[in-house]
Amino acid sequence: MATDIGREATPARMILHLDLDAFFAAVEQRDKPSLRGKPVIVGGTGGRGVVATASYEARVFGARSAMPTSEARRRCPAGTAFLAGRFGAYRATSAVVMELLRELSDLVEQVSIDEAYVHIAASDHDLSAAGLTTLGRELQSRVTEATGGLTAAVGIASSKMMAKIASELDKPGGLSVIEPGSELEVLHPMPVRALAGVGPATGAKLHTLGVETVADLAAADRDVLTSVFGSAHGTGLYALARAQDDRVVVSERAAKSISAEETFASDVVDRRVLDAELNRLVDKVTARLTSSAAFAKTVTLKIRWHDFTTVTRSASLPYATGDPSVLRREADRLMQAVDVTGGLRLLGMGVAGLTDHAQDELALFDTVIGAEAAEPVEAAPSAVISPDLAGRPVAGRWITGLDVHHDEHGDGWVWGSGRGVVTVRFEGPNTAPGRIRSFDASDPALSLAEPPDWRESRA
Ligand code: TTP
Ligand code: MG
Repeated sequence: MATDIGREATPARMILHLDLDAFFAAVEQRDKPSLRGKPVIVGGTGGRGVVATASYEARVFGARSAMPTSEARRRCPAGTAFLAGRFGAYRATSAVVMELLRELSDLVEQVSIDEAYVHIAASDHDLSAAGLTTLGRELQSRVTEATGGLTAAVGIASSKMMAKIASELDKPGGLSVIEPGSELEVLHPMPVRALAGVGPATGAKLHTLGVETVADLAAADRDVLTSVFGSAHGTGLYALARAQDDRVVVSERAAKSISAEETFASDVVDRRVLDAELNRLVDKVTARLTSSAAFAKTVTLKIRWHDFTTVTRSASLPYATGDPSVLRREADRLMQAVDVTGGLRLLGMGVAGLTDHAQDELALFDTVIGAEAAEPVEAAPSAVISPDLAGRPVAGRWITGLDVHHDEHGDGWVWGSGRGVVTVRFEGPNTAPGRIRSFDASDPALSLAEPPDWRESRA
């Protein structure tokens, strides 16, 4: 293939897509050896929590990202671990992987905490199928080595679209190289839903047109597609079916702000309706913040009154946070100050001042995704009292999965808590599976700890 590429005036683009397998759960299994090979769910553990991810062992029972945790509890067997997230540990692991990718190329586009595109330049790499396969395999083993055992799915192809499809062909742990010229061979037998841009609604509409596979879509008339889906979406589908995707790899960290807005069909004066709408916008924005693993310092409200006057109001927090409830409270506060008597035509909410790390180690609680202890500990010791971002102290909780240190017994993690008792399993990434012990929740010898460093050599 290298010779084919060499004949072209501009060499074919080659893009690598990497996505870590069951990322949050894999980090938990690395740091908690007793959970290796077991079903693990990471996510909100409280009443209304949702699953962030499930280990492949838990997926066997049907647990999936975005499923209510209560449903995952019903599906998974006894002995399944339900853990709140430890974003600090995920971030540190992600950073190591992104660094490895930057060794391959200057052009790395990180699209989420565990996923990136890399532009593979002909001047630096052998772009033959064999050369790319070697490159992919070596990268996978470097990732596993550097992360203390995580695995990655890797796809290499001539466009972002095909590279991502390639990485998904053989998850977990797979490597697929799609040679230039063979894109349609791979793509056409796939169901249309495999295409990014074909969601449930589009899929259902295509089904009524008799379109099931990408090949069916490729055979569909362009005019039919644009009349059914509108000009932009129809043309997009037409291009996707032909594997036409010329999006470039953009190395700069993407958005520096995230926002969402809603224009109303008629002016809205009812504060309850506006509050509900604001809630929805906050959900949308904070979900995107979480999925880009970012933290925000500034909350912005955008208001357009009935007379089209448009203003933005913003408030800045002392620390960058990823905590949806803090961002919601700030947005609500800004909203309360808005005069809505004449009616609003548009409402928008956004966050800015994005950083990729929390600026205060005590913000630990803000970075735990949807963390809610199943049972609050009555007598919270001072060690788990986290200052609320507005300066108001909130009662801390021993949340399942968090890293702790005991003066006498050493490092471990919260295995469970409630009724004034906290149970800790004493183990770490480089130890054998450890023992569990229970303590009074106010035991002064017990404190929250930093995530363990998997790179520290075994004692
Ligand atoms: P994904 O790469 O989508 O999922 P994954 O790495 O857990 O599993 P896979 O092997 O299928 O790639 O997302 C990466 C991480 O982002 C995931 O581990 C947890 C987090 N996440 C959420 O918090 N909520 C979500 O709805 C999804 C999809 C992911
Ligand atoms: Mg992943």
